[in-house]
Amino acid sequence: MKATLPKQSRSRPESSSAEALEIVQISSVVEQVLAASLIIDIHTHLFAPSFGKLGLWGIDELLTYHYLEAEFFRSSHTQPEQYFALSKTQQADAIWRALFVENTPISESTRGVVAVLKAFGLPTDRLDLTEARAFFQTQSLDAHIQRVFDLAGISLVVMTNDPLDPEEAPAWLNGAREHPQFRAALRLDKILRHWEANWQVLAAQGYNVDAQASGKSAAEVQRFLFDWYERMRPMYMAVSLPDLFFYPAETLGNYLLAEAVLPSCRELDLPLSLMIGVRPQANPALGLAGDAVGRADLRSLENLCRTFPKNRFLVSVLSRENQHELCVYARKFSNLMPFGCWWFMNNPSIVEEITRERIEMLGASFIPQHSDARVLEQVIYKWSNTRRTLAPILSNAYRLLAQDGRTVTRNDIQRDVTRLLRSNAESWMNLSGR
Ligand code: FIX
Ligand code: ZN
Repeated sequence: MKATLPKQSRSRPESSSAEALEIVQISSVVEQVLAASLIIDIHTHLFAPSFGKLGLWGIDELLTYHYLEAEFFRSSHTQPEQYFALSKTQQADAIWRALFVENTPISESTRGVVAVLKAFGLPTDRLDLTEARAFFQTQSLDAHIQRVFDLAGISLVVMTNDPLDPEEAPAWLNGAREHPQFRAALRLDKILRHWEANWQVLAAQGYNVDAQASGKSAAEVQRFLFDWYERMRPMYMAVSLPDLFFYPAETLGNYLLAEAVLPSCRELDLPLSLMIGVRPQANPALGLAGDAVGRADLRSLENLCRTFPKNRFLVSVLSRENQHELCVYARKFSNLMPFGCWWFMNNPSIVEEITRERIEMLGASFIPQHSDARVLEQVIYKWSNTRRTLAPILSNAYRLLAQDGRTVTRNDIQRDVTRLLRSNAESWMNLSGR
């Protein structure tokens, strides 16, 4: 469902917005409000223009997205090592041929590419990528970003920024900065999950840390986080945790979490985003496409929320089997905000199931989705899918409310949609104050 975007929302004579809707009117009003509401996308892997080549966009990047690579290896005899030896253009050609020419693009990810081409008025059934490449080659990035944000109906994305990434860190140190529509998030996987392989990078930057994170290490990690806070002004700190993650447990990562990261978040008044459930590199031959999912023991969340009541936790879980538990924990802990249908969950049939359950158990007190876009134009189809999936779920909730005895107005619907798609994120990320 394409967003129609008069700035924020077209003003309506006050009376109609406050008037009780007939049950038959509810669906169209929900669709209108969803289409006109600008979204805050709280988790992406996109980059502001000043980060140059780190920001991916265009048809070759859309086609070599790891979701499509995973599907490619199921519909082609090309082996991963052969594929990764190809150039980006050759890889994109191979994926287009296998998934869009030799097969029907019916999967969520292949349909996404078709939706992007259609959004730009490009043909979706060509045998090759000549026209599509010609189109993207003529785009100037800043104008293209605005057009993409308008088509997606989003006002702001939150990036994923790794202060220990060998390509990204120098960009920040050399002046790359966030952008009003691209805000930062301080990603800590290398510190909380791979300390052994990364502590020397901090040491080389003058932080007094060691391999065992002993002595001053926790305080020095805090100093490191404060320094990067000054550079990035992040919306939150974040870490992706494997399915086997458990808290409390005697691990170095848990020690740094409790002694450095959570205290820093409290002091800086930042939420910590926990994305739990990846099984890293189940098939390393596939690169980024090689990660899988595992059910996590979410008692860790119970322990973290109870042990650190002054910390706010933004949580997304990867396993379908963990979704209900997450909902229940959110009812127990107001310092826990469930967000998004992450990665392998981001398929309309599963988004529907999760979102309906969340509405029934949490009302509008959750963040239904994030795009996790790695390529700029992906926000177009990922948010179009989300609006398309959310509309019948919300309409059904309002119909049930009306049948149960309370009429619904456009204002009610607008307030809930704004809360789900904007103000929950704004308040949790203190966005309105910054
Ligand atoms: O950890 C993450 O942020 C994940 O979203 C990514 O690692 C993953 O590769 C992805 O792109 C999921 O959509
Ligand atoms: Zn991600």
